[in-house]
Amino acid sequence: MDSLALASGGETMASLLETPLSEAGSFDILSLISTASPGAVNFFTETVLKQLDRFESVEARIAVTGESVGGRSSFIDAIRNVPDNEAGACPAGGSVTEPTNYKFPSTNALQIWDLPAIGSPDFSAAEYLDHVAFHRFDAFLILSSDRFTENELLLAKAIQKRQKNVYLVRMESASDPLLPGGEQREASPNDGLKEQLPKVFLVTSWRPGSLGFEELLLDLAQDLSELKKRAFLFAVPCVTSKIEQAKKELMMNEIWKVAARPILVNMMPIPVLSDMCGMTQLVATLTSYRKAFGLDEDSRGRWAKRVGRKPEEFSSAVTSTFGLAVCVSAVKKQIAKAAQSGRILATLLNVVPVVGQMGSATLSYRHTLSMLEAAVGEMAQDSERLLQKVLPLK
Ligand SMILES: Nc1nc2c(ncn2[C@@H]2O[C@H](COP(=O)(O)OP(=O)(O)OP(=O)(O)O)[C@@H](O)[C@H]2O)c(=O)[nH]1
Ligand SMILES: [Mg+2]
Repeated sequence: MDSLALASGGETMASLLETPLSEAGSFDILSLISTASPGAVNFFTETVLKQLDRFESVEARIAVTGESVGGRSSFIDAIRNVPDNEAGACPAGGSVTEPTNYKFPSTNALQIWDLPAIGSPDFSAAEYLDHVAFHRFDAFLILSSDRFTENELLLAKAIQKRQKNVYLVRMESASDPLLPGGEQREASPNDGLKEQLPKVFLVTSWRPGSLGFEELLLDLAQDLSELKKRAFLFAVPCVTSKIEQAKKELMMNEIWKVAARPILVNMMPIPVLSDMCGMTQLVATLTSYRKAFGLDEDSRGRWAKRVGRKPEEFSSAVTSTFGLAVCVSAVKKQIAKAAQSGRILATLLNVVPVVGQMGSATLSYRHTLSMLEAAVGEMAQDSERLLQKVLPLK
């Protein structure tokens, strides 16, 4: 960070780079660039561009384990919002003998793995963890439909000892498929082994909108590193308003980087030849946000199947421009609209336009940022309406 501390603008840039994604907010990037030294600007530019590239290339891996018939397959489908019997669904019955990766429909940045069931009388947690190559996983969920067995608790401790995150998940026995709400009951692990054990979550795959499911998703996300937390939260379905708000917050805090991208790419000492043009990048970002909010046809279709409804029944929930479709012409139109309305973020009112026009005039930083802010806000509203239709509160 030394090269950044050369000018006052450089110091602000350094602190910007160290700010977690979840707290970054929006910044007057153009005036910062105008006041920092060339060295600081170069370092800043490279760092932000690298981070943007890593949004898609990061791989977070969550492992699901436990005794056989503990509810792993059902949970793996619930957390991915994949209906039973759909291509890619985790087959019920017949535990896997090797760790098996199940992809999320909307992203490659998060993977969920079904691990072989544990529980033979001569179970060794150390051998089991070696066998599944535990190093590659960021978090472990131990699922149980009943009291946690001694082997499950031994495994939890062995995972903790290896400095990995582990969560005990007790599957709730209530049987109404996909009813909303869901009361959370006290769920305590077996007496005697209680000390130093991870928290227990009471969850049912049939009610992903319940408090226990939400709490598990939020805790899991919170314990991951910044980029993996983003990958996780973007990939999981919007099962509650809190989850949807967490996604919205991440997006609102990163859109300044997305908007600044074309400017930063142009400022690189060696031009990035293979870089997507600004408009293509914006379309890709908005498409990924639309999917993260579950507004695309695939996500809506999967919800419909999971709750036994027709996709058309959810159509009226989605009304925003980008909730309905993302395309170049809509992006251009919305940027032009933002430019006309002069709607800009409060933090950018005193922007200093030191950087000349980079490519199309409509891609100006302020207007792009304003467009993105409106787009995220409107898609979040779509997502909230969709949620109320898919998993209505009692
Ligand atoms: N009550 C309740 N039952 C569940 C839940 N999830 C799954 N089950 C039931 O538990 C049984 C096993 O579910 P699976 O999801 O196949 O469990 P599994 O751990 O993958 O099982 P194996 O792969 O055979 O070891 C099935 O009868 C499910 O219907 C849940 O959240 N609540
Ligand atoms: Mg299974």
